[in-house]
Amino acid sequence: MKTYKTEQIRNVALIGNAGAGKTTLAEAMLYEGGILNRRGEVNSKNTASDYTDIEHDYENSVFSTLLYTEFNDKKINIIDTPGMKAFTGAVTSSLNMAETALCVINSGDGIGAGTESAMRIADKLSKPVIAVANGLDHENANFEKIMEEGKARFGGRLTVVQYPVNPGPEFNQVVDVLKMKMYQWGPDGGKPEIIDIPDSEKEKADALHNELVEKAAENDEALMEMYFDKGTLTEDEMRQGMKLGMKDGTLMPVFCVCAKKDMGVRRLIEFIINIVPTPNEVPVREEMKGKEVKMDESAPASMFVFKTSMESHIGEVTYFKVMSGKIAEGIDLINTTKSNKERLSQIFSVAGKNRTKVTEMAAGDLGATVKLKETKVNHTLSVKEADYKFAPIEFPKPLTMVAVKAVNESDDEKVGEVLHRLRDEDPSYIVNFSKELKQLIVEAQSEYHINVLKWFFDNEYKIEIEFKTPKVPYRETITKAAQSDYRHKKQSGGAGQFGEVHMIIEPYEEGMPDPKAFKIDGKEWVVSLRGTEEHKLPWGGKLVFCNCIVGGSIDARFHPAILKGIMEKMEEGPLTGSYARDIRVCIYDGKMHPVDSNEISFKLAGRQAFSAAFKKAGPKILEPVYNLDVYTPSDRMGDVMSDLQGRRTIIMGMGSEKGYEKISAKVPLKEMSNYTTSLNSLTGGRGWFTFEFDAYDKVPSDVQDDLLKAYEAEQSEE
Ligand SMILES: Nc1nc2c(ncn2[C@@H]2O[C@H](COP(=O)(O)OP(=O)(O)OP(=O)(O)O)[C@@H](O)[C@H]2O)c(=O)[nH]1
Ligand SMILES: [Mg+2]
Repeated sequence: MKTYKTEQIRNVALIGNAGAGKTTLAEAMLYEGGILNRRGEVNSKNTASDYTDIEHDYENSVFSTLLYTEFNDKKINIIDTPGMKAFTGAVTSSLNMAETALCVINSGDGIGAGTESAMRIADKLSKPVIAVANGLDHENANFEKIMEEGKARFGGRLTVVQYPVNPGPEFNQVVDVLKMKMYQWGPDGGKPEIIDIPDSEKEKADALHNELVEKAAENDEALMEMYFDKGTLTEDEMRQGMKLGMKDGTLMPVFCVCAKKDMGVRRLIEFIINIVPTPNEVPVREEMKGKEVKMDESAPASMFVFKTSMESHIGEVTYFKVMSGKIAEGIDLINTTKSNKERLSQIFSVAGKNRTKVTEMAAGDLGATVKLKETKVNHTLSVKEADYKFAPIEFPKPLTMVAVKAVNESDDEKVGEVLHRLRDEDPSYIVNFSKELKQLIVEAQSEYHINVLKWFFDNEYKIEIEFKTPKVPYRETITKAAQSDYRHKKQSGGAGQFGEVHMIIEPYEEGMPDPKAFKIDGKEWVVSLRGTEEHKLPWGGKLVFCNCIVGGSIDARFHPAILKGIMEKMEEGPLTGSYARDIRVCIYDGKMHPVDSNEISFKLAGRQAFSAAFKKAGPKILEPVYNLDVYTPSDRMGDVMSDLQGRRTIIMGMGSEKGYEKISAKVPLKEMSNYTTSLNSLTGGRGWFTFEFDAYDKVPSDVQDDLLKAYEAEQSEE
């Protein structure tokens, strides 16, 4: 295979709803370029993309797949993405690497929620988008409907370049209003017959042609003038205008295909070659140290990793984009995240399951290598002198979580390993062992996304796992001041132990005045402050330790032991064993024994006194509360609202954004379980949400009672 220059490369990502026909379109594009000599089918499990077992089982794409095709001395790298919303991570990484998105729409089904979700990512990354109306041979194919729906969702930028003359099972004709010709296929698709537009279509074609010309001209003053002068534009001028419009996001040209019968695919490829930006026509990915990088073959070599996967017989395959210079087989590069050396012993051009060894690759190209040691997604490999580090891909934030456990304890370690491996392949999972909850927690995009993990454990690793609702990281605090003292004394036989501690504890708030006097249960206490230590707690909040000890009743050398005793109890709160926070402790008195006092005695006394005071101080359980923003189509607003009300939410605001109703609310984490599934079913998949930790807040008293009972039951079981 030849080495393509940067200018000869185009990188496109196929995005859109599940079942839109992306994988089928990729197959036809490879076939048209001669990369495949027969077209496989998704249902027959023989396509170049979708070649993994899970994809064969699901009959859906699950991963992003790198493919390429060659046409007219150009190489088009194609990244086929999964349409199911659970796999948004793969769509995100693919769109980060491609300069252009091809949004595939199923003409029988309409736009679909997965298409909207993928388009939100494309728009966020400011990618030019070509809309591809596919499946025009469907019984209920309706081009007008998808144009109408598409305009409602993506705005007026949607502009017809092609429309189908005879959608439905007999489909084989398309009018192209850029070329002003009709394309017509035989039953096997492929190379079309290009003929004059028949009279019956002339009027419609002229009107759409004018719309397209105007749209192309509106992005450039010079073009606009030419258009006014001549009343039209040449094909080249239109291309120039369309390119600008796509770049600015004001034009989303619509093409028509039937991927399954390979109709319209060749013309689409030609358009891609003629119009979409080459990799060096867009701004270079941000370099983290602000270095100026040129996507140029003569620049120092570097590459950025966007995907890894474990493949049978090969091991880990690493997929990358050449960011600058040229990489050649055998080159030594530095992983600038891990600071280790990696050798690219082999480089491949990848067409899904088929890999072709190449000797070198130029800036802008996408490829794969094997046998790297420590390189993962988001790492940069660069020649030592350049030392580039490119900005990481921002994967979508997780929206749900689950606790994962091995059914057989002996598999525990293995389960952790496998989860980390699956996370490497899909960085939109987050895997963490929570010391606090003593659970292995996986955060994911949805409940569906979580169930995909189960598929791998069942089918590839043959390890039985179970999912549990994660425990909630509660906190404990107090609501009023309380006093207590405790004497620890052990004087029977051997060395004795003695320590006595008197303390007052109270709720801590940022900026509160120093302690002076307290009134507790009608009794007054006056203290005089000698010193304050503020401890920021690793689990949030503070413990403030005030020394108000009079007349040296406890030696300073025992103070750290008292603090240690209190800290131990803070780590395992007296109510439910959760972390305690935001408490100020004043030690104001105590007693020592000339012989028997030691650190352990004061630690125990401090711990016990604190525990007793805590229980008298109006103790409260706190729960994590999240800021939630829900976006819903307006006709589902009522249902979404009433569902939220059942989740103890406080509605903070409402508004409209990008054609959606937006509800902002505060919601306790405990009430968020299954929310992705609920919102999906309430909104037909169209709704989405973001959520972020806000603060800890007191639980209502009925919830507190339930939690206390549950903790008691748990303790007595143990
Ligand atoms: N009739 C008809 N069927 C098509 C066409 N394109 C794809 N299909 C069929 O639609 C189904 C889904 O196609 P895929 O290519 O897997 O769709 P996808 O967009 O890759 O779907 P995901 O991978 O789940 O996102 C398959 O059974 C295809 O054979 C088409 O143009 N016409
Ligand atoms: Mg697919």
